[in-house]
Amino acid sequence: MRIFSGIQPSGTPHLGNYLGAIKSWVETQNSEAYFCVVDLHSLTMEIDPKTLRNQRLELSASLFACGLDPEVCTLFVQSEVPFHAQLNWLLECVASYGELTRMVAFKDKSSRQEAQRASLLTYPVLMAADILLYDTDRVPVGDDQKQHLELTRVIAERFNNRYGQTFVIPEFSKPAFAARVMDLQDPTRKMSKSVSSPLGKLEIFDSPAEIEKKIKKAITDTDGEMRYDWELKPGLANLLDIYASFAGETPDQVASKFTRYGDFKTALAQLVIESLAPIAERYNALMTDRSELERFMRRGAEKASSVSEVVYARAATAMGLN
Ligand code: AQP
Repeated sequence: MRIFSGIQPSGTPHLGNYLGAIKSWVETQNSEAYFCVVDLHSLTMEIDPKTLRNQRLELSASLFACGLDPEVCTLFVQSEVPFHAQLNWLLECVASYGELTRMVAFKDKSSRQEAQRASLLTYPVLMAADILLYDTDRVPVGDDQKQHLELTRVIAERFNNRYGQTFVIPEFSKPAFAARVMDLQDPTRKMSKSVSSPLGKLEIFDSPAEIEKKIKKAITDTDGEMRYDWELKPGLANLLDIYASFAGETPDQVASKFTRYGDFKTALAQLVIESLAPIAERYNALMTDRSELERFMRRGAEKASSVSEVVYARAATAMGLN
């Protein structure tokens, strides 16, 4: 089973990134799994060059700390494999302008920027290139990426119909719970690195005191009934999803164990603190040896290049470039 997924080095991963994506990457990693630090995607928004440079390595270390094993799967940085940008151009000649303007993420992010970068419109095509370059069968991502995944499938099918069988059509997969972790201060919005307020997002390296504070202050409701109900009680449902995902239980099972919000929040904070502590420890150890990390990433890029080069050549030939 070929797996591919990516994450932007746009800041420290939060619980949404971890529970929606990274945790299932760790659980399903195999020798055919490719995970990518998608630094080109981070350029769609304003980002300081020095910050981006640092965050690429920090995110790579975070992913190893979460449990990706360089001896099992392949982790690499997108811009170190040139075929991503090259295939992007070919696919931009297959995707349509109208399709890209309909992307919810584009509408959302462009409404928050004054000078909109053209790449903010076109990056879902780069995402399609990222995925299709690895003959990917399955893409484990959070629920927010579903629309982009559907576009990837549409582009791949259109390409295959027009130029002959070239790409594998990938399937989307998401976790059973916490596939869309919501902002702790606004359960109608997803938790996001760039949009959520400091209290709204819980980052994987937050201190125990910060975790306790954020969970204690998380918005719930006033009826006080422990019940899993996304429609009427989204703040509580979000917290139940988080607990369920860490504990390996269902949200209904979790709800039945508590009668008071306060007790539930205390137990949740404890569970999150205990689950994240070993990740921070491993991260600190990994960051003491940057050259070892860089060596892992160079090896990852070499392996990713050797696979994606073949798929890129197949697509270029199909279009008449070779
Ligand atoms: N709130 C979320 N709940 C569940 N999954 C989520 N993901 C992101 N937010 C949530 C999943 O995390 C993976 C990596 O996402 P990304 O960093 O590449 O970009 P994003 O989706 O744009 O995430 P952010 O945090 O909102 O970043 P910014 O603010 O920089 O754009 C993906 O699999 C995504 O589904």
